[in-house]
Amino acid sequence: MSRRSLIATSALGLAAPALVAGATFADRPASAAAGATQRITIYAEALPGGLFGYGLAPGAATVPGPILEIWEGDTLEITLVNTTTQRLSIHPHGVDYSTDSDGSPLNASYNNPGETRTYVWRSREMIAATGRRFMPGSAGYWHYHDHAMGTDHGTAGIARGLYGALIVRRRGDILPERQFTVVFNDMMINNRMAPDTPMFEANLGQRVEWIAIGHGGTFHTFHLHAHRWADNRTGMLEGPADPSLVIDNKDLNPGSSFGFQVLAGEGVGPGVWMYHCHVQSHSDGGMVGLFLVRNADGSMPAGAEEAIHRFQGHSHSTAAHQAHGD
Ligand SMILES: [Cu+2]
Repeated sequence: MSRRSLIATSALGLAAPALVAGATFADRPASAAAGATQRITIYAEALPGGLFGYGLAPGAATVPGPILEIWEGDTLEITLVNTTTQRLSIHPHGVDYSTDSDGSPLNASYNNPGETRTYVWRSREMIAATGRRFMPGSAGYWHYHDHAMGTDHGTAGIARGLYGALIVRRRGDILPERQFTVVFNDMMINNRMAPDTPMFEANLGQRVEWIAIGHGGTFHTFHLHAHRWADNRTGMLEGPADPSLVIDNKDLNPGSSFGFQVLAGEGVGPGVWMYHCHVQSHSDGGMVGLFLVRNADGSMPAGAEEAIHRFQGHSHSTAAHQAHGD
């Protein structure tokens, strides 16, 4: 495990691992040949407030779990340690796996309370097909989640925090300086409500990567103020003729995920910008958080402290505190 992944975890286990490169990624150069296997151990743990989380070390579980990253073509072997009294699993989207790594009770692929089990996720590169076409590889902004707690679909595990981002990179992809995982889960963001939602931070001009994931029982739309991205695999255009639609708002429905990179504050400057669900009743209900773009030297821009104070005085504060039992 890398040092950078260790600093992502908080003592309380409730903070999103926002300012860290992917947990499995930092030690693996892109120049290495495809087909390598990375082995990690993930601990599923009970957290305060009735939550559960995944973490890369004992006592380090977070909601969302750590960002897992591999290069396209590589394999990730996960030893999942279930420290809880609940049946649970880990189930990925976007990669290849055998039935015994499915993470579903259907395939008897889960951890009983206290049990340790290994899951293997494989990825592959794009391959040529006939007719000048290509079969897709695994590269993308994906996610993982429990599929066994509460119901055979992991409904209780997902509701209580067992989810995280999975990124499969294509060789040549540009790596970000900051990463933010945003999970719209029922009426919460990362199982929090405003003003307790994550405040993500970057300095002006830094390359930041957003990974957006939907869960729960209702549809959402993800909106980021003052920034836009291409609606394709990376969020970036491949050239002036790239036909990708450029957007600043995108559907984020249960089970779906997407990601993109932007340069923080590019063209608009530093400041406090909102990200939120654009279903009005959801944003009014607390599905909103802050993206603090600091000055390039890391200092606070004019007006930022005042904006943060305004947000913290948000009318949802009472409801949010009740939801967290504090
Ligand atoms: Cu919503």
